[in-house]
Amino acid sequence: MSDAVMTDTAQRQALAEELDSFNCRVAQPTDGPLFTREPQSAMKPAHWKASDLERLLEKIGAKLKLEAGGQRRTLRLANRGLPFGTTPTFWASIQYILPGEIATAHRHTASALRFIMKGRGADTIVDGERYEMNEGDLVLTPAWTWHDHEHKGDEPMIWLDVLDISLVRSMHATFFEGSDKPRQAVSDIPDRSYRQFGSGIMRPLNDASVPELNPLLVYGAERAQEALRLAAELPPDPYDDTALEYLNPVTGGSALPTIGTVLQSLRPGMHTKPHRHTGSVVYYVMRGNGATIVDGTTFEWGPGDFMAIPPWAVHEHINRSDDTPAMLFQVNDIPALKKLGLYREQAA
Ligand code: GTQ
Ligand code: FE2
Repeated sequence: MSDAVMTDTAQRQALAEELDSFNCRVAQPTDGPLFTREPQSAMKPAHWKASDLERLLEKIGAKLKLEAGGQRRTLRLANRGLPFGTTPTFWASIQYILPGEIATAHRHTASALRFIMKGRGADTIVDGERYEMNEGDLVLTPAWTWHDHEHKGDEPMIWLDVLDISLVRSMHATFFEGSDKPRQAVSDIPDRSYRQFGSGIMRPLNDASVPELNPLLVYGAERAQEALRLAAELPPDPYDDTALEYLNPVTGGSALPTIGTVLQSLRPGMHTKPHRHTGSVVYYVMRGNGATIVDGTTFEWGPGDFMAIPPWAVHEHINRSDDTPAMLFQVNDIPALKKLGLYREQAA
């Protein structure tokens, strides 16, 4: 066949082998499109019920040794549409620690947070500072900070872990280092970062530097929930009702550079307007009963449930109670999208 009569398809196929030997290629008819008009996420909307999670956590507590799974015993919230992780950028897991157990010291380039779900008596040490972890507290382990946990209480304890592992993996920037000591040495002043920056409205006078990492490592439940109660007296946002983001007190930006953390309340009877945005979201229901509709699927939720919303999925929230506010903790990857100029939102 002469060059002139070969179809473009045949030309492309004929060139493929030669180009390949020089590490080059041209688009082939069998390739998918390079771009889609708008995001088409493989992630599926998902719902985990508290009663199922409780049963499964008890089971892994009874059957799995802490030491065998990388010094952490966790139940990972998986997504059927993704090869790994809860969303395209982060992993949400529930960590289950028994009395007397130590989750030994290590550090990694993935940023992490813990949000305490249930129990008391465990503490964590982050770069030498020790914190008692109590229900509703948010504790950060920013990228490359040393951290270890020890449970000194007498009932099993659970908390939510979120790490931006998929994002860090996609950039081939994973580092990990274990420690030869199970626990870190503790600095003599407990809660130092909380004493300095924890009010959220003031900061130390003689420390005007802007550190690369958030200097505040713990956000106590009481102050966060008081801020939410005050904000809930204001008129509602049409899509989120009342939602407050945990801040880096020095920069005014998100608490972690890549992960957004939000405390949200839905007033009695609230039914928000539907919208969509880039970025993925995981919700943990702290109290209340309601529903979240994601791309036409309705998830009826109660205390202890988790929901996941894929990028660009239309969603709306309902509080089913006519006298009690609902409270949710939200994790998202919106700070990462905003930093890359990729954040968009749209009313549905
Ligand atoms: O507690 O340090 O769920 O390193 C996954 C990886 C928790 C932790 C996880 C971790 C941790
Ligand atoms: Fe870790």
